Amino acid sequence: TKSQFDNVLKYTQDHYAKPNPKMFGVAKGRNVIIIHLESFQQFLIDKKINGKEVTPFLNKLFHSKSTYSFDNFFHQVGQGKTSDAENMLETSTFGLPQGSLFTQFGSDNTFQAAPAILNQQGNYTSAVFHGNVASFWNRNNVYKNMGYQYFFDASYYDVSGDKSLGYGLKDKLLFKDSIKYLQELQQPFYAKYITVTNHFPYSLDSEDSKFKVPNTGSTSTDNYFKTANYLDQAVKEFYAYLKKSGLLKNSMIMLYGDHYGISNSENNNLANILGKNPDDWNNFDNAQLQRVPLMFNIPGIKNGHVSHTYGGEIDVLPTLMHLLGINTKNYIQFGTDLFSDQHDSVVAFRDRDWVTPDYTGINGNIYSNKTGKLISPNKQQDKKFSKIQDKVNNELSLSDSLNQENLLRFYKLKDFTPVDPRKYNYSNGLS
Ligand code: GP9
Ligand code: MN
Repeated sequence: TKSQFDNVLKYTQDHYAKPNPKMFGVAKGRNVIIIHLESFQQFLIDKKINGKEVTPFLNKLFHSKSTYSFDNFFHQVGQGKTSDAENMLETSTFGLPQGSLFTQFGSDNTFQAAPAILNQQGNYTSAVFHGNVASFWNRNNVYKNMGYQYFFDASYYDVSGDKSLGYGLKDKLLFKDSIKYLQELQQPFYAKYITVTNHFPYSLDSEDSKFKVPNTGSTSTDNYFKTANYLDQAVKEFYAYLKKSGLLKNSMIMLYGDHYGISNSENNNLANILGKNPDDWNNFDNAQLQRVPLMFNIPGIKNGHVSHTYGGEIDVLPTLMHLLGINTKNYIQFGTDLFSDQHDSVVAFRDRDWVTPDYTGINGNIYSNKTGKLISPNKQQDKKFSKIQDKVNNELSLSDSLNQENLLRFYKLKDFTPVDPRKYNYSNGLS
């Protein structure tokens, strides 16, 4: 109902964090290229196996003077996995408590998503490049409702034989074979690359990566390092093209890991590699491993650095829009700008667990981040922690009411024209 919507609007308006004036518009007018690093966890950054960096190119990018990077950034996906990550990044609303918002509501819901907003506020052209079939996660319908103008799915590439693996075209080929489409896009563009090769069960032909894997006791965990190395090299090759074509210098490249690659039940296999005792592995360690990288690479800037701010995928859209110099005040967004001094650093996981800079809450148990040990709160702390838990529950349930009841249909903004999905046709004309 309209009154449910008013509750959501009040929450997001009260929760709004104003932009940091030093960062607002830093990337104004640039193309935006999003590189979705499939299943890529933060612990891979700077990790060496047998003395060799797993992801040397991404490590360089992460520490570059032209990149704003985050090392306390968490994925917040639920069962919708990739699609939940996409939803959070495009809309700054959470995925659903069960299932995938893309598949459950993506065909019919009203969206006020990044592609449409950037088109209307900054004249951006929008496109997605992905080597899987368009119907996976219902993307073909969702993207139209988000206002994506182009979707170059598997039908646009030669995906035959050993060019594909698991969920589609191998990443190096996705980057290489999509360039002919990317360079035709009217600028400025907002273009998203969804990689697939670094996906469970991490099987890759040996000619695709020679990386020497560790011996963790789990074959899929071992091979995760090999496919991550392949992804790193794929991004490196893509950068070489961006540089050669001249696109690099007038673009902002945002890279992020969508969710964990190693599941909690396998995490103890990582303990030795992470310098921990596998016998002491606990829920706290699992929660800390939900970190994924986030980087805004803006070639030409000189003050890039690694920020230790706590945040998650819900915070990306306001951060990105502010970097582009676009106001977010009027939109329904549950996240807050990571650069704002009003940023909210309580990170809500989809199952209502949470992390703050000092504490981690799991199933109602509180851990100290400093010691990694369970603490027994005193009365005063108890109040503090139940306040955090209430806040987390509240924001998740408001986001759920918004999405489950399609409340955005009630939101008429004077500078936002509703998306008409019938305007878009993603067919390549051949099939
Ligand atoms: C498939 C890919 C994988 O197209 O995005 O999705 P995931 O299994 O990670 O949710
Ligand atoms: Mn994924």
